[in-house]
Amino acid sequence: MKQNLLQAPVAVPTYDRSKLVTRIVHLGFGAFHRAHQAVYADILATEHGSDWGYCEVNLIGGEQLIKDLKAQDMLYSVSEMAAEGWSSRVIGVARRALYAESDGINTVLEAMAQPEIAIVSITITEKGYCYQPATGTLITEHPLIQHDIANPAAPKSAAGTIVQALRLRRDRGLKAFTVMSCDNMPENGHVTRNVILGLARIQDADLADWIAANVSFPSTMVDRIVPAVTPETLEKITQLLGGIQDPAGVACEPFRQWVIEDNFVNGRPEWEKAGAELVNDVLPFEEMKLRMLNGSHSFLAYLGYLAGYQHINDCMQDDNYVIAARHLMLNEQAPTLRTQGVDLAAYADSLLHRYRNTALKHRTWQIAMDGTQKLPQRMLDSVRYHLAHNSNFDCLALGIAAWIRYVGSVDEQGQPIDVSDPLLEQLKALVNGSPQGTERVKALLSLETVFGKELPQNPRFVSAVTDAYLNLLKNGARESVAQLVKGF
Ligand code: NAI
Ligand code: CS2
Repeated sequence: MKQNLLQAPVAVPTYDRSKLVTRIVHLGFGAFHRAHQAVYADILATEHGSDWGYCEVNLIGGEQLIKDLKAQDMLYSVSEMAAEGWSSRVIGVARRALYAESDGINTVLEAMAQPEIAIVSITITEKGYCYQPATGTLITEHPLIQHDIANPAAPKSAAGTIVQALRLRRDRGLKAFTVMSCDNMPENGHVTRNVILGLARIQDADLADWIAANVSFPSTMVDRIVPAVTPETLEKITQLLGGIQDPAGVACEPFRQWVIEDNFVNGRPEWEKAGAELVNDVLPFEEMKLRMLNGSHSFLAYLGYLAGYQHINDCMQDDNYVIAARHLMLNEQAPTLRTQGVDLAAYADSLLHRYRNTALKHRTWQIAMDGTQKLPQRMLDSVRYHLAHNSNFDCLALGIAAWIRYVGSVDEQGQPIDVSDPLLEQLKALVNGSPQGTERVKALLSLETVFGKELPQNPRFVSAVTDAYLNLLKNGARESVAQLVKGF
């Protein structure tokens, strides 16, 4: 069973896995990391003799995946899905796998404190940072952070784990490591620095100074659509592997992109050889991707879900949704960007092409989750731009209104919506405490951690979202999008 994947009729590691050195600890062995960063490392090992290996860690959630990986000698497969056909490769760069609760947080901390560790990378979803999306700063009253303030040596949060690992390294006279976020947040390196230094400063000011002087937090722009794995995906993977089951397998689109700020304190793999771009300033790339891709994704997710479209490619069957998404990208997101030298019209068309991939089956429900963590960078920064420039933001207003309709948790057929969000309790209280209509909009916009202080006071913003919301209630999502498109 153990080495079965090596008998699969697909590309298998041709490099000597025993020669890999575990130099990266990755926190967040979820779908995305398996299909993105690990693939780059696998290409480097296969084609360029790289010896960079991973220790894969899950801190909260994902215990079974770690067990599955261990059970198959740290091997798993990544399948690229296109309408024309699928192809798989077996990834061999994972050398160790740990789950904090079952292996013990000390084992995780010791793994991070090994002298060879040069990088700790992270994909723990936006909510894993315990930060305020509106300001990018640590939520000190977050229960996980409160726990870690009281128990620094036995942390539970990702920030607390990194701070404690760095403390061990400092105390042992070891070099620090680079902390690299690969989550979809603007200036994800700055957010990571804010939360880690914010927590360290509360725990130990000297340690905070040491971290500030010795650790770098490069920002990254990451892109590859990797839908959550379903039983159907696993069945398809089994077929591709010639009947071999791979419960740790994952499937994704063929496209991948990675732009990395070249700022590493302790060395790095030569990712550029596997197609990554190493740059001085990632911000223009991040903004472009977060606003054009993720912004249109969220727009399609809320309006698509409400219209009964289960997947992004189902939205692409509705011409009005396609026109609206393209208009959002080019007329409401592109003007807000600092990106230079990129053909944004071509970029928008390439995104729509990717969304049309019928093999992907990317659920609107999945993208709709955690909206409180996503709206600021995907929609609200652009709204601020339009308010300052007195320009039009009808698509963004409808997208925000659709989020308010969605978190109301009853769909257009009167059926419950399974809303998943770290602020669910607050959302429920706001929804239950406000009558449907104008008051509901006002209540949701009062969520300061999402909207900040000024937006909810801006009459142009409030009335644009309220009008869009009332129209959604009256006419439904499909008709609202159709009307929006008529106005272009
Ligand atoms: P996933 O649900 O498969 O994995 C989530 C990972 O986050 C798991 O490893 C889990 O252990 C960890 N996690 C969740 N909550 C945590 C917490 N509070 N503290 C510590 N760890 C926590 O999700 P997936 O697809 O891997 O996406 C993860 C993130 O990667 C996304 O939120 C996004 O920021 C980024 N990303 C995802 C893409 C995708 O298409 N799936 C593409 C680009 C970026
Ligand atoms: C999506 C992203 O789940 C979501 O919110 O918008 O995960 C998206 O698939 C990726 O960012 C694509 O790179």
